[in-house]
Amino acid sequence: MTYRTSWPLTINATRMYRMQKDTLYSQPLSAVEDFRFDQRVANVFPDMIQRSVPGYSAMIALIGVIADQYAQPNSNIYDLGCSLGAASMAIRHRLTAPGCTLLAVDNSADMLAKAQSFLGVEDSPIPVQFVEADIRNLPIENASVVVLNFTLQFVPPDDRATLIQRIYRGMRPGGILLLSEKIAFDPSQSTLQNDLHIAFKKAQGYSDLEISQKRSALENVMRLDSVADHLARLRTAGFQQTEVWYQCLNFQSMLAIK
Ligand code: GEK
Repeated sequence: MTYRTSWPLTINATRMYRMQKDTLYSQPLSAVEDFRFDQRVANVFPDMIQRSVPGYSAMIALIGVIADQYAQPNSNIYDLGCSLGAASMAIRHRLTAPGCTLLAVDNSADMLAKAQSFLGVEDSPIPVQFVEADIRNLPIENASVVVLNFTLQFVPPDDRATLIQRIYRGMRPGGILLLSEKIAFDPSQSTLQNDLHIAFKKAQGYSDLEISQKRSALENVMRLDSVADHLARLRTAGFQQTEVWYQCLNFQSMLAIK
């Protein structure tokens, strides 16, 4: 039996999430603490990510479509840094390969609890295992699809190559890694890209104060790589084919085929 939902998925998903508006940085803070994926963030996350990442909804829906193209029967599908499970949900709604198990992994108990409350109640034949773990220590095995949707940018830079290599080793030949990131551009492009992203956030209703306090909160925890560095790391790990399949302003998604 296949289980499908209408397009675009995240409109349905965010209705399910009973979306709460993100006002976390709307008032002046005496000190801006480093960003953490805690309960307060979990409560507003669907609104926060959709108003912060241009093209997020389309990207999530397409992850479901792409995953269905590459998922192999009786394999594992990993959503690493799943947050509230939007990518897992998109994949679950499109998947036709039989015998697959989805593993939704996050090291934030608050985020994972919410993911479980949404995905756990869906009527679907595709099982989801919720795993609270640091993805740097997670065994990856028998994987045909692995998703890192805006997660690698929160992994300490020195640990990224090892993580990508471990993912590669745990994948089946022909499997894919989908890697989405906010991208660092070289100086000739970065001002334009950053200005356009700020314009996007303002158009989504964020104030200058919210934008600047959020930027300070993320400064020490979200470190960006260039797309050239990402693609080189994927190639070094052994991936045969690497492509950028999506870009919206300074956010890109790559696919890497083993
Ligand atoms: C989405 N993929 O909606 N181990 C496990 N989880 C981690 C780690 C780690 N080492 N580091 C960060 N996380 C989602 C969006 S959000 C991106 C991903 C964003 C988790 C962290 O707890 C958070 O839930 C997620 O990665 C990053 O498609 O908010 O910009």
